[in-house]
Amino acid sequence: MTEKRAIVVGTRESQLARVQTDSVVATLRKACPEKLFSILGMTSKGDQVLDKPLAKVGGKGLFTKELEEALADRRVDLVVHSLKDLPSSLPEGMLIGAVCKREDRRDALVVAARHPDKRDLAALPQGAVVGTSSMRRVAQIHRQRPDLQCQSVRGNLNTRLRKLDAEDSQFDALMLAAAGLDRLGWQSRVTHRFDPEEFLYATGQGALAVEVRADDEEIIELVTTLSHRETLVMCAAERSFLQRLGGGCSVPIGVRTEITNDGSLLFLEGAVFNENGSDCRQHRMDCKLGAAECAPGLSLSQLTGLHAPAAWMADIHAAINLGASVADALLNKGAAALLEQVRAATSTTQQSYD
Ligand code: DPM
Repeated sequence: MTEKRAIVVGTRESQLARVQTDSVVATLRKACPEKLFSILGMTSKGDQVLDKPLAKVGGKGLFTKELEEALADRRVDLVVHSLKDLPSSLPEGMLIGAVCKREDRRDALVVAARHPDKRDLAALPQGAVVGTSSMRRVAQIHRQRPDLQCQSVRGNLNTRLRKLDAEDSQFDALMLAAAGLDRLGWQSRVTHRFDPEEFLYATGQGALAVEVRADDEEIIELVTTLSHRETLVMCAAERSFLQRLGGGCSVPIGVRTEITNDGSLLFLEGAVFNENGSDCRQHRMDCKLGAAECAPGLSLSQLTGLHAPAAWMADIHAAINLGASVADALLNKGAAALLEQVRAATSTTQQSYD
């Protein structure tokens, strides 16, 4: 018998990252019982620097860089990430080998237990404090409730909930991704899930991605079976939209995609906000799916690092064009100036978030 080579799966150490990785590895083990898998935990800069808001720690791939270095050095063979944490341009030599079926993509509110009768933003008391480090969430919270205060909260989900629950807590509520809370089995803490029409989510939110070396055909073949067609098409549109706008994981940009029930149309709504949400550029468009013709080859950068089975390429191509068109429409409406204003403000007056 030939000796089995173990496939090493890298993960961040947080409880959420472990749960996400375990679920993907369980699926892989079931699909390939003859293969050995082992999991290697690692810490990222985003996990270590907890006293600053995300925008200030800065840099692309805050949660992904260390893991990508391990991939490049062949210490690990694949890495499970939240897709929304992966920049829309990946480092050279890396590929998103699979995007798993999207879970709940909505943003969620967790109101502190000391406000038992309050469940959503509208119900929070005047001037209440909402914990979030996301500029996208801050802007949209202020559009609905300009009187609310948003304060930065960092750390993993467990730490954040502990801060909310503390007797002397500064927070009345937290805004978090529903998917993260669901994966940890904390559904009961969610007091409201925002309809994406009332609160745009982050590109890729709620979907898990598997990052691999672009030249590792064996691993690509292995993980490609994990990909979910509709999720990949929607996320291709969202990532292409973000990429055309200049990307970044700490920008006030939100999206919403839908595919019609018959699978014939893809819809994308995208928005760019200023810091306090008083200004916003928004645009929505749709495109046809299901073209019989396979589109010409796309470069990896046009694909925002996504790998897709050949049979899905026509739809992926349409999705990428849609994302770019919505972004161009926003740029025509002056979105670049808005983003520039936000970038200038975060580099100088960030203290207000500390
Ligand atoms: C990114 C953002 C946040 C994470 C920015 C945004 C939220 C930061 C914060 C790009 N990554 O959403 O506008 O509120 O302090 C993150 C979470 C998940 C993946 C947690 C969350 C779980 C959900 C998923 C952090 N990354 O958003 O509450 O897998 O999509």
